Amino acid sequence: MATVQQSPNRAQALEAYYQELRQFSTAPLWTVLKSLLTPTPQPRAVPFIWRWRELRPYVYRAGELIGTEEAERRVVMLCNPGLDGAAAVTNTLYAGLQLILPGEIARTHRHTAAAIRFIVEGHGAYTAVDGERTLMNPGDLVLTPNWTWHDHGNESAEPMVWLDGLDLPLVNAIDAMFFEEYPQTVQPVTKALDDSRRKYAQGTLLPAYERHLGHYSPLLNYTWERTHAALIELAAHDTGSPYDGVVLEYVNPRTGGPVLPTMACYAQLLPPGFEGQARRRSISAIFHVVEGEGYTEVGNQRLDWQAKDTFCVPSWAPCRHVNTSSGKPAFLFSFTDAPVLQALGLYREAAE
Ligand code: 1HN
Repeated sequence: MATVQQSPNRAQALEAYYQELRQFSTAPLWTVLKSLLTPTPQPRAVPFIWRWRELRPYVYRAGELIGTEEAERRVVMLCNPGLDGAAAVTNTLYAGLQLILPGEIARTHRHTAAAIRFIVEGHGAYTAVDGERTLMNPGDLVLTPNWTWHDHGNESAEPMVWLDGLDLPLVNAIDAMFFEEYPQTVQPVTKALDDSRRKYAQGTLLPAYERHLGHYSPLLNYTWERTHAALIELAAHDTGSPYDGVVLEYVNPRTGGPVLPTMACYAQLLPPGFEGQARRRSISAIFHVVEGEGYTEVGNQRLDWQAKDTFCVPSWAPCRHVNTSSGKPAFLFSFTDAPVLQALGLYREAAE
């Protein structure tokens, strides 16, 4: 039989032993095992809402204080209060509110973090990705996949604000960040305006002469016009999911899969009076309110939202949406790290 030292000095001996282990850059597993093997995910990120009414003046103040030339990107980042000021909403996802004023350019660069833009206000500024430009309007979803050259410019007469979503915390956590500046401020335009819209927005008929080989969607801009129409049309005949109402995933038309390998995007319509059921998922999600009013219960927090607010749902928090807009549907946009969890066999969900 194994013998364990039981003398009154055992505690002291253990402490001394731990101390000695340290000098060899080692440590005992048994003192931390329970904090490593938690029965369920224990995210440090907390449920939180960033209210547009509060943030809007600060986003525009940045426009008086700094230019895009100096800033590279003029963004007010959303920092989760549970993550000690890190540039992160959750351990995998980043979000920020970016402002570009009339006449400004945000110069061309590329990086291995992938990005999405969801337009909050303004009309007609452009994003260019690998030679193609699109003009952006409120509710449009614009993709900037991993390692694609991208720049923004505002040739319209109004400021534009959009929500940036990136997989930046994930890419940095796995030490996979690369970044490069393009030799010119503005990359050459080599394709027709919205070239990919004509080729790929009609997802059931795709150009047979062009094989898009990237592991991301070839469609640059998923316009709100189409997304909104699709939701309205579907909601007229279908109540959707008890958790999410009428929810659509933005997909890669070549594969039917997520728009980016690390991030999935969704648009959902909560019918008038919708009171969702609660569910947990092993993913983190960032929601942006397009239209309407309501609240989302995340764990024991009630996040009351209205148009242009942004909120987060950390992994495994029970989440339940309620639409309180009187007699009207509410529209939510969201993006998540679901493709990562799916690819690694880590995705789980459970009804509450
Ligand atoms: C970036 O490249 C953009 O291109 C926005 O607009 C926000 C945040 C972190 C790293 C790169 C952009 C970003 C970013």
